[in-house]
Amino acid sequence: MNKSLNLEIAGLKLQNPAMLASGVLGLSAAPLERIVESGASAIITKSIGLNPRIGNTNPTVVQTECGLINAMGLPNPGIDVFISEIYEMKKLEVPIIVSVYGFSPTEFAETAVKAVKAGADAIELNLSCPHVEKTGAEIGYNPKLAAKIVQKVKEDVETPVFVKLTPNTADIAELAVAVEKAGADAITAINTVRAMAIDVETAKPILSNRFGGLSGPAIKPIAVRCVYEIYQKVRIPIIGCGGITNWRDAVEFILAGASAVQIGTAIAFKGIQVFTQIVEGIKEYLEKKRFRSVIQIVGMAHKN
Ligand code: RRO
Repeated sequence: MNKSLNLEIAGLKLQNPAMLASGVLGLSAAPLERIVESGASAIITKSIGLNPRIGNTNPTVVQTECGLINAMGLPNPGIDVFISEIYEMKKLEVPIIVSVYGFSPTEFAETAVKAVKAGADAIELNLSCPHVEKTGAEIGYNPKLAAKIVQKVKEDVETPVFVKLTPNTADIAELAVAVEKAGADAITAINTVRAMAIDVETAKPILSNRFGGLSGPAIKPIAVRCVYEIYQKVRIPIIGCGGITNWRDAVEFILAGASAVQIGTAIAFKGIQVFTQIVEGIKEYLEKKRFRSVIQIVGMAHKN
């Protein structure tokens, strides 16, 4: 274990800043042991709702030259069934953060309460899925609605509440301020960027849902800008997410103001060992630059 990488977010102790992002491998406990062995310091589950959802019909993912566009459509078994997976995930020695979505503040809260009862160490509210109607970004782009959801969930659960924000908005910092005022304990920035791909042979949109969310290297500069803007306006911790593929990307987010980062799409391209590579790389960077702790470099780009 390396103390220079230890940190705390909203009271959660993390061995390093590299967490597993929601949406990738977080629907069942089985593959997560290897993710944690590779170095992931926390698990964010796939977004879970009150009721089961099948999700969209195929094709739900398309690979582009700079990342993936997905429109999974929130497939999940519903919180009552998912509870047994949370129990299994609790055997891992890292915080389990359950991502929650809903169609109303009450639905978000009911699902969060059940997740916490099952053992969730924190909740991440998905206010940012870019392509499912009446939830995600459709409600999360509105600061008043976002605040209402955060307030309701904060009233009903005692664990920390993270809020994952959408970049598909004119002013992400305004959203961050609204959710901070409503009681959010941390902000995750960003979810995927609304996008599409068209097959030139058939002249048809490739995804069955037409639109989806772009993830991967293409969105990294957008995400870094969002983290930088949010850091200027709020005091709660920020968790950077979007296109992080190597340790340099992770350090860039931390310098922009992120206390930790989440990694998702890179697993598809580089495998599970991407966590080891990123964690080792951050450690070597700190040594080379003679910093004692990763905490020292959070937001450092704002001083320059
Ligand atoms: O399930 C999805 O289609 C999905 C979700 Br919930 C999300 O938050 N972001 C995304 O790109 N896809």
